[in-house]
Amino acid sequence: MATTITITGAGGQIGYALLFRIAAGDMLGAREKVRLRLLEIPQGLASAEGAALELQDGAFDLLEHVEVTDDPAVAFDGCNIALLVGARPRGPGMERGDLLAANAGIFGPQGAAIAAHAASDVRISVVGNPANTNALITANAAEGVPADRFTALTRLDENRARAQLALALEAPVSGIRHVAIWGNHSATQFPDVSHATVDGYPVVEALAERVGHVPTWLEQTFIPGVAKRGAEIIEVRGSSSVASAANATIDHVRDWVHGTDWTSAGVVSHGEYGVPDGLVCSFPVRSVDGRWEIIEGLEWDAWARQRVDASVAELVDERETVRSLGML
Ligand code: NAX
Repeated sequence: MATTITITGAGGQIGYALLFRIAAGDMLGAREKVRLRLLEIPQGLASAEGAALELQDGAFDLLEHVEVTDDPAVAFDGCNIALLVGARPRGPGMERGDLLAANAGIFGPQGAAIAAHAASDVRISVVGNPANTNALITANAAEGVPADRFTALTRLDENRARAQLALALEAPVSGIRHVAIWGNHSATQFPDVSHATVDGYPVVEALAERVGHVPTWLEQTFIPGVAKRGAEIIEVRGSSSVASAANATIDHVRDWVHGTDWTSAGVVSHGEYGVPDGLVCSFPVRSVDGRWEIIEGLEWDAWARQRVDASVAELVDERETVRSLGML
C-alpha cells in the first residue's frame, strides 16, 4: 500500500522543492510508493496544478497518484503524513498578534480536518511559521489525534548548526553529531553544542584549538549565525531558504519513520527540562519504532539554562497571545 502524503502550500516555493524529492523516494525510501495530495488556497491552485503536471513528466516509478485541491477535507482524506508548509507571511504593518491570529485561522481548521479525515497513523510536521505555535494550534484543534503525532520543523536549524561547526573545525559535516536545538524556531532558539562531538571528540574542546575563547565565539558568532541564517539567505539570495528547508523537512520525516538516535524537533512537552506542559518546543529527540522520544538527562550550565528559558518564555508568550484571542 502506498503512503498518502498531504502537502499544504504545495504551490509555493518550499512545496516545489519538496514534491520532486518525495516522488523520487528521498523521504520514505526507494521502495515506498506515494500518493500526493496538494492543498492550496484558490490563488495558489494554478501553481500547484503546474507542479502536478511536472510531476507527471518526471515519470516517477514510486508516484501512484497526485491530486490538487483547495478543500482540506479532500486533501487530508486518508493522509498518513501531513506536511503543513502553507502559512500566512507577515505583511506590512502586521503586528505579531495579527500574524498569530491569521495563522490560527489556517492551522485550527487544518487540525480539525486532520482529525476528521486523516488515517489513524497520521504524522504531522509543521513547517509554516511561526512553526511551533502553529503546531500547537493544529494539535489543539485535532481532537482525538495523539499529541505525539504533532511536530514543528527545527531540523533546518540543526543542519545549519552542524554545517557552521564543520566550517569552523574544517571537518566533514558527517562527523559532527549530537548538536541540539532548544526552544522556538525563531531568533531566540538555542543551538547547543555542549554535547556535540566531532569524530567522537568533544566539539567544545576541538573549538578551543580553532576559535580562541569558545564562550565568546558561541555567543557572538555561532549562535547568532545559526539563529539568523534565514535572514542572511534572504539578504544574499533575495529570497528565503527554500531547497535547504525542503531538505530538512525530508530529513525530519525520514528520521521519524526510519529511526535515529539523535536529532532535534519541536514536539509537545510533558514538562521535560522544566518546559511547560503542552508547549511545542524543540528538544533533542530520538526516534524509536516510529515515535519521537525526548532525550532526557542532559546536563546544562547556568548560561545554557538561561538561553533555553528565554526561548521557552517566547513560546509561552505566543501561546498566551493566541489564547487571549480566543483561538486556543
Ligand atoms: P511561499 O509563499 O512560496 O508558499 C506558501 C504557499 O502557501 C503559497 O502558495 C500560498 O498560496 C499557500 N497557502 C497559504 N495559505 C494556505 C492555506 N490556508 N492552505 C493551503 N495553502 C496555503 O512560502 P515558502 O517559501 O514555501 O515558505 C512556506 C513557509 O515555510 C513560510 O511560513 C516560511 O516562513 C516557512 N519556513 C519555515 C522554515 C522552518 O525551518 N520551519 C524554514 C523555511 C521557511 O522560512
